[in-house]
Amino acid sequence: MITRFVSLVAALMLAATQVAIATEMKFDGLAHPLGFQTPNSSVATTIAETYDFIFWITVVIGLLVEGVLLYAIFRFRRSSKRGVEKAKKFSHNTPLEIVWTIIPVIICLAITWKAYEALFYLKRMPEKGMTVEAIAYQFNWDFRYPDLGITGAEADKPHAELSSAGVERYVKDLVVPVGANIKMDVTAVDVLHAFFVPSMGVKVDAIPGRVNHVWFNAERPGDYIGQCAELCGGAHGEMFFNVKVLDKADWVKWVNTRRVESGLQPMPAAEIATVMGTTL
Ligand SMILES: [Cu+2]
Repeated sequence: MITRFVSLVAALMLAATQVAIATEMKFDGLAHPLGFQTPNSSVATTIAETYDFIFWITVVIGLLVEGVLLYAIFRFRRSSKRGVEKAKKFSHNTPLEIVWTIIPVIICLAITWKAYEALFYLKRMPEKGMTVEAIAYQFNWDFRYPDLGITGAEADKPHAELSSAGVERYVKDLVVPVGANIKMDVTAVDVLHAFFVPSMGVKVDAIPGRVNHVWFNAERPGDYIGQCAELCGGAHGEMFFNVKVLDKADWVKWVNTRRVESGLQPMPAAEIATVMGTTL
């Protein structure tokens, strides 16, 4: 009796969790309330789509298994009307065993296909695009734009999203244009760090003596939070940066301000477009 009661409660709790997760997705109003920030690059969209694909498969499996479990609990419970029934004993059912082997194999193959398709898309660096170097150190970042001749460090800037009343937080900007492939060369100068921008779907280790690569292509202008994602010391939790995505006119202005600051000639917009591998 107690065992049955416990399994009933467990089954109900599982079912409730699944319904809660499913309805949260529907009513939250956010694109990805289950932990993803709203994707702002094709890389992040690919990751979110892969997640959703696997998530809904697990929801269907969960509901089916819970359904059969609940049916069995109610249908075969001990009842005063039916009295005590003797349990039927049987084993082996070839058609059933074939079906419950083939269906999971198909599901596993589908998940593998989808996951590897996404992985190859994320890992293959695009030919066209602008290279940006990210250099991590305890406890900040430097961003350099070698294709544009901008290699000097930029000053930290106050950032509203990370500031609270009375405490203004200063972070570095990684400035990129909307719609261009940004190829990141990520490294570190002291200890292990990690370059992580959730809304762009990029995360890669920053390792001293080694250059790692990720790429993204920002779809909308704005400010997007980035942070170090590898415990790197006392102020690791403070190691934020801001990805500032500019529209194309503001981008040309920014490039030339930085070039003039670095003692270089301004670059014509067409030449900047060639570097970015897009049209302006
Ligand atoms: Cu760090």
